[in-house]
Amino acid sequence: MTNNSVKKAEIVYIIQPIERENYKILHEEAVALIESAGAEYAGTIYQNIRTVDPATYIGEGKLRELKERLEGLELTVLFNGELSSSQTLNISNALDGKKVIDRTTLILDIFALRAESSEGKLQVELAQLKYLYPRLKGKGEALSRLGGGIGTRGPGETQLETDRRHIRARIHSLEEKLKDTERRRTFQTERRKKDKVITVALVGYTNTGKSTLLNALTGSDVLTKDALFATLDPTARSFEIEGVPFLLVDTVGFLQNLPHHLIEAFKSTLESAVHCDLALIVCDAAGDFETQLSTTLDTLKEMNFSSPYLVVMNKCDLAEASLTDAPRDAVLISAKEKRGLDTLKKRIFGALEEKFVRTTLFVPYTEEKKFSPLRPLFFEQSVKYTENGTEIGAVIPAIYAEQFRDFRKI
Ligand SMILES: Nc1nc2c(ncn2[C@@H]2O[C@H](COP(=O)(O)OP(=O)(O)OP(=O)(O)O)[C@@H](O)[C@H]2O)c(=O)[nH]1
Ligand SMILES: [Mg+2]
Repeated sequence: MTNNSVKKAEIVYIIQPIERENYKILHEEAVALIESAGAEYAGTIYQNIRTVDPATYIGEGKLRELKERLEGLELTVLFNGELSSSQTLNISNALDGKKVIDRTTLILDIFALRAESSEGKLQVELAQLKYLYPRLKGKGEALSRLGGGIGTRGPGETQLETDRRHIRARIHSLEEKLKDTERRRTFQTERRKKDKVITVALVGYTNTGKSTLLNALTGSDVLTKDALFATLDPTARSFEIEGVPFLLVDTVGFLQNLPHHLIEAFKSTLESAVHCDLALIVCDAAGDFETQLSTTLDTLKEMNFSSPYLVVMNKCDLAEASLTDAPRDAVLISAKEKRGLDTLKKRIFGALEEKFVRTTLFVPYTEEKKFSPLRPLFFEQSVKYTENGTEIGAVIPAIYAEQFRDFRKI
């Protein structure tokens, strides 16, 4: 798979269908997607599409208008929706052969640009090929139009000349490779469980500040960026609340109508986060947090998510006044200014309370030997040496509590 990074900013013009109620937000996102792909936004033509034209989607009249407007300009046209290959080709023909891409292609392209781990690369390639496959008709005429630059990163050039059979074989081999990594991860997840590591996952819409929050809570320095899909590979860091260690997992962000193949391809990496003990659903308090929250919950539902979660309203430094309609139980924070983090930690601990028993242990000096195998199983909060033994303030994972019964004072 080849990843052509953008060498010179490509200029992109948007065709924005407006029959959906939230088209303004979809449009804003398209601009952010263009910029996240390293390209430059040029302008928009809005179109109310009452009936979809099977040949050109937007209809001959609108295409003529667009052709006049874009005459002589060198740019790429983004259709902010999904096109079939023949629609892509027909629109391109009507616009003097300009390069035409759709929203899914652009999103897949950004993922291809960002993928760093070998698993991430395989997942993106799989999603791209699965999107491409049904679109490969005849001699691949539509593909030869794509040229270079955004919308063509990934399998584009290398697979251009190959036939459908070749792609099918590649899809199969990618699926096999991914299954292998998946098996290894299941093993890891199981070990974590055995090692009493409690996992807290950061999930949510893209660009809401998940990675910034990971850094703020764990003192790490993972990449944060004002761009869509800055994080692709799950990253885990540990942090402590009241002396108890937790593992915090950062994940890829969501977006409305994420390409289905992309969710499918990333399911396995996301699943390790989805099977967490607690999820923090991060929203941007200064953005459209209702859409962010519902998109996140819908996407999680698709992945059979059933863990408890807390809604975290981030970027409150930008939005204090307008938060009256935030979910009632939401925790308000600013990850960037490190505000509200103590409350958040308390809420995290509170939500996980049933996983722990707080207690005082008393270990007579004569029973040290009997106690020593239990040492690695609990978190020590305080120690006091008395005349006859040691008094320990302890937090014990509930699953081990029973083993401490001879030593519990309360
Ligand atoms: N004003 C303000 N900006 C913030 C806050 N938290 C994060 N940001 C900014 O929001 C942008 C996105 O932050 P990230 O942490 O990369 O967001 P993310 O959710 O990890 O994004 P993806 O990985 O792309 O899904 C960055 O420019 C951050 O500096 C905050 O509390 N207040
Ligand atoms: Mg991130």
